[in-house]
Amino acid sequence: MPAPAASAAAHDWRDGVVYQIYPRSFADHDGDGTGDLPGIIDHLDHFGPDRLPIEAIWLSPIYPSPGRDLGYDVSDHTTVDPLLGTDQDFDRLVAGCHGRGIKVILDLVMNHTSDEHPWFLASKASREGPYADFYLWRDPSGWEENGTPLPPNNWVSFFGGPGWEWVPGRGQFYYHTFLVQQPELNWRNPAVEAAQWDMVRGWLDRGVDGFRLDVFNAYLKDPELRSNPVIEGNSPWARQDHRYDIDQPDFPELIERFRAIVDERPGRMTIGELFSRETELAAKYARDWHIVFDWSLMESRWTAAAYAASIDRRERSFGPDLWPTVALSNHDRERQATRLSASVGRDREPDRDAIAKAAAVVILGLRGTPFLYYGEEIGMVDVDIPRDEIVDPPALRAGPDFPWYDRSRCRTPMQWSSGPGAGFTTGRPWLRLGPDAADRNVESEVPDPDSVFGCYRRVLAFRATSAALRRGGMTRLESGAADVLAWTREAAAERLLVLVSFVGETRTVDLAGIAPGTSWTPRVGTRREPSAPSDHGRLELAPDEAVILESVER
Ligand code: TEU
Repeated sequence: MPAPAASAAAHDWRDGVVYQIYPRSFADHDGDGTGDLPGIIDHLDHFGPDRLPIEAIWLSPIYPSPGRDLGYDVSDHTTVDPLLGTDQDFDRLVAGCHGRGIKVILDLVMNHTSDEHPWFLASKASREGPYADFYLWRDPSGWEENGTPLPPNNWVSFFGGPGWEWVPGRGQFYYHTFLVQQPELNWRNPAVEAAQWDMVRGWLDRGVDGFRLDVFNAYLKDPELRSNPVIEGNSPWARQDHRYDIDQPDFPELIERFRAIVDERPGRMTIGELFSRETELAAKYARDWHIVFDWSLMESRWTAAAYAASIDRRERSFGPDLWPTVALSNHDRERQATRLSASVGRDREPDRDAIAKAAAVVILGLRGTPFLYYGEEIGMVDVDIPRDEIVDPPALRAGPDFPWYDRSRCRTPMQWSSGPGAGFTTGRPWLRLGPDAADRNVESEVPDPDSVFGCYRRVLAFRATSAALRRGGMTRLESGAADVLAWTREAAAERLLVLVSFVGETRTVDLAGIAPGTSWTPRVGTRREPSAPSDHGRLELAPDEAVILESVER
């Protein structure tokens, strides 16, 4: 790694696991059916040293929001949504986390606001005044014969439908990448940037340890707002080459300016959410202390070949000097137990749990900062949501020309216990509970070393003691066995070998063939007693087994 910035503490936050909390769904303290900040405070022991020792919690947006995009449409970035609690609750949460050595990361939604944000209300009302140019307003490109205004260019919304919305009062269109209720901010207006940095400083002053930046590579648009070239694709969004509405050439300078604000305080974390698929772009936007999601692992089928290709692409793109992230799920994508198992036609028990455990070793064993979405630690699965209960707006628009994954499926309440409301709420949950909540929950999995939780706990505990796993370099090896992936992690004298089987069958690995002259001893894995190599260096992996071995002197 390049030398850490002077501001960085000796402890490197990139070594730790980040746990993503979707606040509406984590724990409901007041019994209104929606999760809240006091609910999170109630459950901080979940992150204790003998449970899930993590570095930080990332809170999906906690700000006041009309809720059209469930918090990603923000009407005031500086305070807490009364639905989730009060500012005092937030301060208590930060203090409670800090008391346990846990950092708090906020989700900054700076690409757009809610259409109920005071900035937008002022901007919409008049072409004069301080907020007139806070959003992407443009005149029509022309008029139809019947007097209908024509949009400024061909840009569309990622959430379906046109990207431009006509406001008769102002006599102009505004642009929105997402919902019509999420107008795009005009980052080329210096007053917008200044207002955002003020807001960022305000949260830093309140003790926040870092930020996840929502769709950060969409902030800047082409200054001339040119139309995107049209290409082939399976949705209106995919039928454009997004040359002019994302990834502008001057965007990297904007990240530098943002990071400079954050660097006014030592040791703060920042993570960019890449609103594009290319791993190479994620690497391009990564900086020493600013990491970026790349989606290659999330896009891969659960096969050794697909994971090998994604891992190699990541390592090639990031190189030894940049630090990647490892994320297999989040609030926008299928839960990993569901997606990975379904990708190879094994979407049932016991296969899903077995794959969820092997995935835990992948997440915690690859080079990069691991991100763990709430519920993954107990192997939660996607929940079937009837159409009249869908709470994800674009899902209601889905159709043949607009394929959309209903994100309600992966946002169901955390399953804490087999009691009423799954221990999540004493009221009626805002989104239905998983039908497996009585059997799959924290209370039942914590004492069970053979559960998905048992696996996470074991591997996390080992990771805490292993510099090679947290920080070491990585080399992928050919395992010599079909469907088995192998890689090493090394730091100083510590050398680890990670083996992951991607099939529900036994596989034998010839360790002597992989790394001649080295003896290996198993340290931890999906099984309580990980499989051990024979004297001849042959290791028989159980179905779906993943194991981490350490080299020992002969
Ligand atoms: O998501 C942006 C988004 O849509 C991507 O995550 C997308 O799913 C991915 O690039 C597909 O490859 C963010 C938030 O995570 C999401 O919840 C919000 O709805 C959206 O921005 C708008 O704020």
